[in-house]
Amino acid sequence: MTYITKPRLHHPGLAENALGFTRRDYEGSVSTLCAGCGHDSISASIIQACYELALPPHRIAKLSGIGCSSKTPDYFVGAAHGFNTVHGRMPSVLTGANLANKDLIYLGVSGDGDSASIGIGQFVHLMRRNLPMIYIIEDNGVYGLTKGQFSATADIGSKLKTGVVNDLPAIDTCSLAIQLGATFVGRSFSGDKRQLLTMLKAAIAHKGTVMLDVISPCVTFNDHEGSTRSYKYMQDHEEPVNEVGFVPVFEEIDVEYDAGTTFDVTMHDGSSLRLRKLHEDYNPTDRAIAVKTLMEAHAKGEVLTGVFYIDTQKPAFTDLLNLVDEPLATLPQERTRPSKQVLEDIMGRLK
Ligand SMILES: Cc1ncc(C[n+]2csc(CCOP(=O)(O)OP(=O)(O)O)c2C)c(N)n1
Ligand code: SF4
Ligand SMILES: [Mg+2]
Repeated sequence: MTYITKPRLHHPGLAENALGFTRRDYEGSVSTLCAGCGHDSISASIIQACYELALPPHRIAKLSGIGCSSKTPDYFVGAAHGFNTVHGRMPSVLTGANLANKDLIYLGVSGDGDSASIGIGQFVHLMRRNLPMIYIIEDNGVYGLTKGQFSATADIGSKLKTGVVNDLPAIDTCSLAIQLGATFVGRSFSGDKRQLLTMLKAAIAHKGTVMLDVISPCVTFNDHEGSTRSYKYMQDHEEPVNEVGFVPVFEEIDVEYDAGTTFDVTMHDGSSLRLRKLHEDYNPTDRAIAVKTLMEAHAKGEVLTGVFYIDTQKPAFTDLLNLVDEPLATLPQERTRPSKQVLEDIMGRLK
């Protein structure tokens, strides 16, 4: 890991963010994924969001499970802390890291296989805790790394290249996350750069569990006719419920808006998330409406995108635990261990 806490020397012509970092400072190793894989577009949006919000790279922790998607943290913010865990086990490792150092920004990257099959037990318990973190599912409907078997998010009736038809219903990770208690839930598409970037920036400003399911076509195993995770299918069936706007805390809100058509949310850090309604009567604070809308759209073959649910009032897991203000990881030994004298007293009483 290259640990950079201040900007590297760079060409004076390169654009810098508020901390003096260039976009290159947020890049990682060169990707080894297939050319055109949706996962690479998601990494590009993560790089852009971290750069634009001027996040100190060493204050980011990126964790993942196993899969092509889970390889991607190597391809963004090379100077961040990273942990590539076991298949489906990112949530428990991330929870431990978060409790040890609650001052970092936690990005968990997973796949639909990693989250909705082997990791589903860890996923459901993470969602009900509201741990501050951003959980990204790079959803291609298949196990890309192991050569394209259907995953549990594949739609019923969708077809593999070999002609095999999926006869099991899909798990909708967004409905599940909303029902379980995640406090910022949305879906985007790797090909919709503007929407994805805006949602990522708003996600970084949220204090609680953000669950973003990002449809991310696998060009090698699931981008053909008959697939519901192909670029073509998404172009024809994507249906945003709202147009997402984000104004970071350091920028002035200067655009007038019509309160009847726009839903404004003040985020924990004072920035503003603005959701312009595209679906009549859609209310992103009502869990029941969110789940019903998702189910109805799915039955019509539409892929809804946008912010489905948001709650900025529910306490975060780290607030419920009554932790000391300083991160546990940086507390000095005299505050984490009883002194020799205290230990001797205890041992004396046990004699
Ligand atoms: C314990 C364990 N079981 C099975 C595997 C094999 N395996 C590796 S990746 C993977 C699925 C990955 O699918 P997904 O999470 O959707 O990622 P993608 O490659 O599609 O991005 C499986 C089953 C493994 N590595 N470890
Ligand atoms: S196999 Fe699919 S998911 Fe994996 S890198 Fe290639 S295109 Fe991406
Ligand atoms: Mg997958």
